[in-house]
Amino acid sequence: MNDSTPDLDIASRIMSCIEALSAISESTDHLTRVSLSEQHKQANSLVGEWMTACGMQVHTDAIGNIIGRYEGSKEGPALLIGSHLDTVRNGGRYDGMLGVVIPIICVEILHKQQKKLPFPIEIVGFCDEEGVRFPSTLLGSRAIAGTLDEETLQECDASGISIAEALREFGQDPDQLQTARRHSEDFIGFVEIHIEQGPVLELEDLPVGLVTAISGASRYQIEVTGKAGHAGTVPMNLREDALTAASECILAIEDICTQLPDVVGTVGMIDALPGAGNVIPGQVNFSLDLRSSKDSTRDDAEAKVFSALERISQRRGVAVKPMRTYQAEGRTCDSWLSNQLASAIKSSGYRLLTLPSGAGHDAMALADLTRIAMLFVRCKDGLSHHPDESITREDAAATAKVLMNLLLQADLSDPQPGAAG
Ligand code: HGY
Ligand code: MN
Ligand code: MN
Repeated sequence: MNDSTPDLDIASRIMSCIEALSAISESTDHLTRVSLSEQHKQANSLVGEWMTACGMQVHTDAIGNIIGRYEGSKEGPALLIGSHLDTVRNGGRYDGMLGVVIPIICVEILHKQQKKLPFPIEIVGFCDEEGVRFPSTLLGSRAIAGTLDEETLQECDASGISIAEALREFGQDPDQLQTARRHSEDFIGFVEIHIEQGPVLELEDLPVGLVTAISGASRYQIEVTGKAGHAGTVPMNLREDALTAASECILAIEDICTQLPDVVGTVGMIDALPGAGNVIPGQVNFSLDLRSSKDSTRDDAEAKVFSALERISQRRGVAVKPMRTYQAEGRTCDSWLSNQLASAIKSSGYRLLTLPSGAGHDAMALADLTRIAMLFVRCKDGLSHHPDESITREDAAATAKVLMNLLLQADLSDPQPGAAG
């Protein structure tokens, strides 16, 4: 791959792999592939075929991650590269998948040239980053980092299937969870390639950017309990309507997060029960996702939201119960590994731009195990978690060029003391 223009043949290879993966969905009219599903199994086997074809030893670990290893000319710690293979509901085809396909295409090129690097490469397709099926998220990367505890496997999806049962159906043994755990001496570091899911690279007219830090996130389930009743006979002033109370809570959350700098709050799911048009809702459950680039700011936002919910609960005479179901601390990318990636960006002919990530990524979990660095790829209108998510062929090729230059040029043999954890 020369250093002048992006190699569009490589782009075609990348785009055709993305196309093949995006056809594996639980629905024929949109892309939804949740973790440990039949579709996830199909995606793993397709990725496994690509990995095997380019000389990698492939295995599925105890949590359902697919992992390929391309040996180096020397023994020693591997460079781990990867991202997730699960999607959100009605999601885009690049979020996650791009970070698995591009390193595979780079290994394909090395394999074709019968070239070995002075270090092994491992490529991982994580089983669950989006946390769509189960309350927790980052299951695959946390299992590898050794931070996924056994009791989390008892969490259930909406149909009451636990992660442990889903693992059994997937062909894995949940009792073997600890075998998925890797050790810091196994890796030089972890590099994740991911679409930016924001507008900055497009505004800066750059194909790639270097990530400085990843925002933390907290997730909540909020239960509002009022009193169901007849829509025709209960006077307005005597109602304990759980849905109007929930609506006031949701608008209060929006108001608090709008007032606070550097905070975003999202209610993405809501359930009103019993769910009949002529019954006053007695029970409402809704989700909340709170984020900030600073953990202390996010904690402050949580406190403000919880006291607002308490006030609404008192005034309306309904019970409002917020429960935090998940929290990931914000992470800073490792400077030594990021500098290697910065050199590869520059030697590929691109202006270096650094930027933070508002979205969460598997790299956050891997930071508990090894050095992390992330490369963002420009995406159209910054759109993601949407079927219109897209990148250009030129940017796909440009990203492959940067990764190849990292693999061929970086001196990874003598890593500086890394920020592992
Ligand atoms: O929600 C996120 O930030 C990621 O896309 N899972
Ligand atoms: Mn993602
Ligand atoms: Mn996502």
